Amino acid sequence: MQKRCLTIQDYSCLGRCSLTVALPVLSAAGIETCGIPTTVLSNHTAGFKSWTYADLTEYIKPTVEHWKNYRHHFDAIYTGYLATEQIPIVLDVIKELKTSDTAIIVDPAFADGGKLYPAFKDEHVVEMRKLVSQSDIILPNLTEAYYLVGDEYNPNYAEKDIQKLLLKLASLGPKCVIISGISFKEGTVGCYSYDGDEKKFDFYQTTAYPGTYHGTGDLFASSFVASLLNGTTFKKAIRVAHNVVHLAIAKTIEDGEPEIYYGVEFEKALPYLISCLDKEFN
Ligand code: PXL
Repeated sequence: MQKRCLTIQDYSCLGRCSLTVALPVLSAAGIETCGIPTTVLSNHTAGFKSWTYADLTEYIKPTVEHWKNYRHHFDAIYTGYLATEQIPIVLDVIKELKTSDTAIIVDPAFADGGKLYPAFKDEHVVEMRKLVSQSDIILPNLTEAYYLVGDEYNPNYAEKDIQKLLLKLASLGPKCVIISGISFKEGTVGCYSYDGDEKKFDFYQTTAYPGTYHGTGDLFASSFVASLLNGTTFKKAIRVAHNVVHLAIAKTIEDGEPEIYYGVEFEKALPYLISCLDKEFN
């Protein structure tokens, strides 16, 4: 049976992120993907100076209400960037649609570089903890990880600090946690993860490109969900997702795009993603 994923996040028309990344990535990986757009924005809010938007909060619940009349099953519900007031609604949607084999995957998507995204206040973190408590897997970056556990942002960490952070995050509810953007040595970057089923930590790293790129967290989360739903193990799905982001950044640099707010050229990394999903890889 083809796998089906519900993803709930915004649609930013310009600046590759959220649904404009999740839909093509998951579709390319052979997953039927139903996207509920929570807000339509002219562009994302990180890096662009201004934006306009249409709030679709009112439309989330009626959409799911209509689905009640049909037989369907979601193998995963994957959430991304959400407005604060949308989080309780998404929790209701999960309650309504989740079955015993639906994986709840939460990309907190509310902060980076030690700061909350412009649209959010501390209240957002309180609400996001509730969503995290109902999840199976979360994929925060380092800033989001610190916010979620209530610790001060510390970019000068040792390996044991990251392991402690992972265990604290797991104690909030999710069985598995992946923190992206971890670097113990200049010129390298990786993902540190904790698999609660195996009670194991894992660290995967590659060389890092200088600078920061928007939408890479969304690309990482979407590629991870795409791999996992294709039967790839937790550990390998992290490697695939990290490599997709690494390759997309390389392609962007190769092209010389100077404006980082357009996001990365993930379209050129899709053939790699698909090649990883071949049976032989698993
Ligand atoms: O990539 C995360 C993201 C998604 N959607 C919107 C955003 C951001 C980051 O700022 O503004 C609207």
